[in-house]
Amino acid sequence: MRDAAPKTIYLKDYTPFGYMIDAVELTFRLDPTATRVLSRIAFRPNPDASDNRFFLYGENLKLISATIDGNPVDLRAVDDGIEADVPDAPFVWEAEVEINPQANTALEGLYMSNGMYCTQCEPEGFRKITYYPDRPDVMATFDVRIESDLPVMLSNGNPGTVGEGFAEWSDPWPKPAYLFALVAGDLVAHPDQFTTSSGTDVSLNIWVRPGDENKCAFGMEALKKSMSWDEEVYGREYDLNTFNIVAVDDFNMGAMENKGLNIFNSSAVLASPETSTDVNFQRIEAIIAHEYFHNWTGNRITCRDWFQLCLKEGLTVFRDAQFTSDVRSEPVKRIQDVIDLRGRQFPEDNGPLSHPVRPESFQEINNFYTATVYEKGAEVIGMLKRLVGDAAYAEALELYFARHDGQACTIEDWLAVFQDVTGRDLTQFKRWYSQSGTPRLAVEESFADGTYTLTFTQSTPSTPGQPDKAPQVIPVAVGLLGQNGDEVVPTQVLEMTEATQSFTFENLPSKPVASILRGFSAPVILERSTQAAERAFLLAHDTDPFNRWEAGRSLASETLIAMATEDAAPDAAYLDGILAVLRDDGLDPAYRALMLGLPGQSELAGALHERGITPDPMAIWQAIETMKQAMAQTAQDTLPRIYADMQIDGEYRPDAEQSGKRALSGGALALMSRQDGGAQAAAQYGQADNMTQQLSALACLLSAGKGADQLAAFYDQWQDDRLVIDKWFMLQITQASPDAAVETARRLTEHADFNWKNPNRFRAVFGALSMNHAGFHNADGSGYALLADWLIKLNPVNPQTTARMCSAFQTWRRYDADRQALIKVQLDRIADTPDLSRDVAEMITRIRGA
Ligand code: B3K
Ligand code: ZN
Repeated sequence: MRDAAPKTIYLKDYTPFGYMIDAVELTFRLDPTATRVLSRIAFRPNPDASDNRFFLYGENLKLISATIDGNPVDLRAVDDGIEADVPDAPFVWEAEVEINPQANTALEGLYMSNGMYCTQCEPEGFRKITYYPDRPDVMATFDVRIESDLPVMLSNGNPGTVGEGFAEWSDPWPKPAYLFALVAGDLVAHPDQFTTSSGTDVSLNIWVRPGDENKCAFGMEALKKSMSWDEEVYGREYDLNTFNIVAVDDFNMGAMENKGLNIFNSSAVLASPETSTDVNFQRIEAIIAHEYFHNWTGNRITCRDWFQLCLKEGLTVFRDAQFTSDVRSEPVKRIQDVIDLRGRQFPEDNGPLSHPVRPESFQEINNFYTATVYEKGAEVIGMLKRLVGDAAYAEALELYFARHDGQACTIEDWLAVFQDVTGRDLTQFKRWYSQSGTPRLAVEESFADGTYTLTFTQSTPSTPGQPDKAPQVIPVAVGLLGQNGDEVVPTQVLEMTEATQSFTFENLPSKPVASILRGFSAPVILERSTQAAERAFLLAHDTDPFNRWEAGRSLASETLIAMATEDAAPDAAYLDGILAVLRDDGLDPAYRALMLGLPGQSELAGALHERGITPDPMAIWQAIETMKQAMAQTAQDTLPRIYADMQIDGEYRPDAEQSGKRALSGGALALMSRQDGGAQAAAQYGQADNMTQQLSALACLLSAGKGADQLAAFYDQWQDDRLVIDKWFMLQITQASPDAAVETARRLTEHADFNWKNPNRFRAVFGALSMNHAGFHNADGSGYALLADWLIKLNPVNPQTTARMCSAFQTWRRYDADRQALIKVQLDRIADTPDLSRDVAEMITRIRGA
């Protein structure tokens, strides 16, 4: 609940804790409403600390008893926990507390989901389990005993004694409390095993509810692939004899990397061809890899304080992206990541929630698990690698692991290994961690006497708390193409450090065409006044696959913006260029499918705002509709052939090759449905034996205003599969026409299956509503009001999921005065809600702005 005056925590105020911990012993006597937690913690004074106040965090705990060295202790209740006077020598703290897992709807700490006990402690959930110095720089070994009559009882580390009604676990690796985990329930395992490169056998298990055993095989393969990859690429081996993954239905995010006991949202691990799409499979593979990779980047080397979150998250996202590129397709993964960055991170970086990759203050740290910390954090590492080169990157990482294993570190420690390996001064580069906002990179070109000059100017607009920006180090990967499409200068990385800087290329026979920011070499907005003809040339000829896609994307944006603002017709050069790519059977189908995609409505709204034009959501929606119609018409002779060519005989495999074909056939089907009234989609729906094709057919039908029968049949077929029913909720809203979206969402909130306390279901409805851009921004404000009603309702139940969903309002200043006024009413209404959680209060305050 809200503090009287919300407290702001600052990076600059960091001080080490006054005590160190030698060992933690915990006993859990599980009970749904009255679980007892007994702790025995061996403390000793920290020689590096100047403040020796003994303070333990604790939240919602009923204290039963507490002693120090066996003697009763006088505790003083203070903000967020308790204080006591302690000996100036090693001592043992023992306490017993009672907690109520069943009442814990916030899903932080120890809670229950479908009769199973589970935990989520990152970042500050352990304090809801027992009194503890719940901060990441306090690391300790944990021995855990769980008592209950449930058949499966799990915790971190290696298994110990198991007996009637109890199980013991022991984690030999010192860890912060946020990595603690406990699971108990009626679960079944999908078992396997892995032998590490140095010969240790590790038993692997994915634990699920009975009935879900047949959805674990893919996740298990992904886990083994991740384990091998981390050995091969980073030289990192697993370090326990057991690795457990548990699937949980009620979970606030994707998954959690608890030491040896990863806990997953069931949507991020359970998969089968019948119930999961190719996109689901790829996401599951990436999340399994991500959580596994945290074992080294996060667990063995953790964060000193939560301001350093990007130290583990940026690096681990970077590593999981490398993994996906390696096991799938590098250009496809890069394009997907840039679409995601522009869709989620750019709006954050350029709006009221803008914050540095390493924030300097927060009220509620849960609000900083953001696209900026994660995805921009990963981009920063990609730039560093590009600047120092692959070999130096590898050497720096070796040094990082050798020097910091077992420590809680900072960004300074991270950059120091690169400085030490390369001798490079990274002072200016470090601005990527402290300066918020997306840099704009303007380009001018000139050509005379065989010399081609590129002049770049960088600038970053003001962001909250940061009126002035200094130049950043921007690696700009550039290649030059000759007039016939040959590469006359292969990719090289220009290192931009000044506000304005020129680079020259000599001895060129004629004016080249520059391919700039290849591979999206820096997370910036490129401002280039290129002619459409030049973009079309790059779309046809660029040898860099990312920039070839980018050329099509920017042509599409330009024409869609002209269509939305000036009633222009679709650009023929774009249509011809895309048609040529579509017909090029030499290109990877997954890549062609991405080429067929158009920028999203919200991305276009952002692009208009960037140019000082107020976006009209309906005009944007109409422009996209018109464009799709034009694409369908231009390609009408080609689409049926592509669709037929992409059909797959034989067993379903969710690999890059097959999923690429299904992505392209799905793209073709969506356009064909505009010409054939949905006939082919209805046929595909009838024959589909996998969720990818079933769902893509249903989407085509719904967006054509058809498919009522199929929608009902879909529900009947899948009503017992919660993850598929999430898709059923979501699809109806994302595919609704703008005038029907809000009403569809509202109607679905009345459905018997709208279990709003389940984060997946809540997001299926309200995430989908905010994704339906023109629908959400309905001029009557009904979308804003509906979302606000439900945020107010969810706030006391689950602050974290509520706060996250508030970001649907973060772009509100882009829109016209009427819409802004309508949104402001809702923001004020949320802000005035009694007992607003700290999470939501902070989000709304930031979104409303000064
Ligand atoms: N580290 C967790 C995220 C915890 C989020 C808490 N609000 C998952 C991950 O990034 O791997
Ligand atoms: Zn992570």
